[in-house]
Formats: sequence, structure tokens, C-alpha cells
Amino acid sequence: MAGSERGLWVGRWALCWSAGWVRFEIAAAIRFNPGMGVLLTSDEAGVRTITFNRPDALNAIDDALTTELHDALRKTQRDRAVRCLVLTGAGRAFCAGQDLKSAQEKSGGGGPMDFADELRRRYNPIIALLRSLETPVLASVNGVAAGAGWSIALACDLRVASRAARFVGAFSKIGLIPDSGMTWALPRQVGLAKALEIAWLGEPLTADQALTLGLVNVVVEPDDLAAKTRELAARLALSATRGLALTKRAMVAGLLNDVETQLEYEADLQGIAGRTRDHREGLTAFIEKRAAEFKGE
Ligand code: LHQ
Repeated sequence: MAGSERGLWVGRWALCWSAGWVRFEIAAAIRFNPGMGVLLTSDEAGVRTITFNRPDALNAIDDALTTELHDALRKTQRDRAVRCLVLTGAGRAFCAGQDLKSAQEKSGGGGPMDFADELRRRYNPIIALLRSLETPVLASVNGVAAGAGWSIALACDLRVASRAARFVGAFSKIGLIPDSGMTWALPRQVGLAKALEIAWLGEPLTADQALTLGLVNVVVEPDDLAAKTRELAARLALSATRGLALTKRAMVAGLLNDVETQLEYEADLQGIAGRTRDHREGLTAFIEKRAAEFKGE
């Protein structure tokens, strides 16, 4: 086996309270890969979870993290068994953005670092990959998301946030502009004036403020985050995921196209969706009055 395939197969006992009864569940067939350094990767029933794993530095992004994340996303892109991807952070943070200490070391403690080169080589390919992944991508925002860490969360398709999460556009505090796709995503999600206010003033947003602005999809108590993330990810993974991928493609194109172009594009993509096995299965299940069993084909 190679790469993430090298993971160990382990069984996990999950202890759940349900309707007043203690229920034991074996979450069977969890593939867990502990050996990737600054990322942890686990697979369970079509859901891949990638965990940023530099908790002492609030999962700040150093060179190893961008290399491993890029690699992990490329593998995910090629792995048809993955039908939902979750990104989250170990410890109390989601991700604190660029590792400012390693940035200073790289610049020799004084001279300016070539940020344009850093972004083009290390960050932009990650954001482009996240945006283009056919697999639905969930950010499970367990704590603070700052700078490019927030940009990564924004590049995911949906965001589930712990009430302990905070969103910090750290850029203006260090004389930089929002990057890693934030200037693309933020004005589209909250409008130009709000995006400028967030970027210029740099006031942290609470999870509830982010929910009000539509920047996260749901907020739950910290102890409920893992369960809520699993529930949503499992639901997406069991969906007609080819259709979901085509929907994502259509919606993103719709942000840029005029209406005639978009109608034409929708017709093209619906043509593809109409030829999928999942569409046939959905129709058959409707007629047979049973739940559909989608395979992502
Ligand atoms: C960190 C970091 C960190 C290293 C906390 N680095 N250690 C990319 C590349 C190229 C061009 C430029 O742009 C970019 C994109 C960017 O991401 S730029 C923005 C970079 N990020 C920041 O400016 C955020 C800096 N961090 C903070 O403002 C705070 O730490 C936040 C608000 C994230 C959390 O605050 P607290 O909860 O109060 O935690 P803390 O500040 O006490 O941090 C805990 C530890 O984590 C601490 O280390 P220590 O050894 O003292 O315990 C921090 O130094 C470390 N840490 N962020 N980005």
C-alpha cells in the first residue's frame, strides 16, 4: 500500500447516549494514518478527515504543512472512494494562518520575504484545489481561524463552527492584504462594504456573528462539533455526489456568467447529470417508494 493507503485499520468504540439508553457503536473500518507529520488523515465510510496537527502553534502554516496539504488534496482528488472531505484542526485552533515565526526565520530575520512567490508556490495551488475538488468539502472550525487559515475555511464549500470559533482577518494588523482567495470569497459572501470593514478594521468575528453574516452554515456547542460534522459529512457522502459536484461547478460559474451563458451551461451540466447512474437510481427509488442508494456514479 502507498501514501495514505499505508494507514492502519483500527476499530473504534463510540459511546453514545440515545433516547436515554447507553448505546455502544463500533465505527467499523476506520482507516487512520498517524504518520503524516503535520497532518493527520482518517477515512470512514466515504468521509476523509484531514486534521491540521501543529496544536502548539495553533496549527499555523509552515512549509511542511503546505506541502503535505497539497499532496493530501491531490490524493483526495484522485480517490473516487472519498465522497466528502472534512478539514479541521487539532487542539484549540482551526488554523492561525502563515507561521510568522518560520516566515521570519526564512527571511533571515530581517530582509523582506518574497510573498508573491510564497503565495503562488505554496498557497494558491491549495486554494485552487479546494475550489475545484468534485468532493464536497466541509470545514469543521473548532477554534480560531486567522489569516490564511480563515481563507482556507472560506475555500471549503460549507462551514460547521464550534461556538468557540473566532475568525480573525489578521492581515491588516501586519500591514498585508487578505490573500489565499479571501478577496475573492469574502465580498461574494458578505458584500463589498462588509468585506472591507472586516479586512480594514480586523475585528475578530465570533461564530455567531459569522453565522449571521452567512460565513458559516451552522454553529454548535464545542462538545457537539465532532458529531454535527460527522452527521453532515455522512449525509453528503451518501448523496448523489456526481450531482453535487456538478451543482458546485454550476454555482461557481454562475457567480461570473451572464444569464444566457449560465442557462446554456446548466443545460450542459444537466445533460451530464441526467446520464449518471445515481439519477437512474433516484428515479427508480422514487417510483418504488424506497430510499435511494447512491454510489456517486
Ligand atoms: C503562532 C501563530 C502564527 C506562528 C499563533 N505563527 N505562531 C501567507 C504567506 C505569505 C504572505 C503573507 O500572507 C500569508 C497569509 C497569512 O496567513 S498572514 C497572517 C498570519 N497570521 C496571523 O497574523 C495571526 C497571528 N496570531 C494571532 O493573531 C493570535 O495568535 C490568534 C488570534 C490566532 C490567537 O490568539 P490567542 O488565542 O491569544 O493565542 P496566542 O496568541 O497566545 O498564541 C498561542 C501560541 O501560538 C503562541 O505561541 P507560544 O509559544 O507563545 O505559546 C503564538 O506565538 C503561536 N501562534 N499564531 N501565525
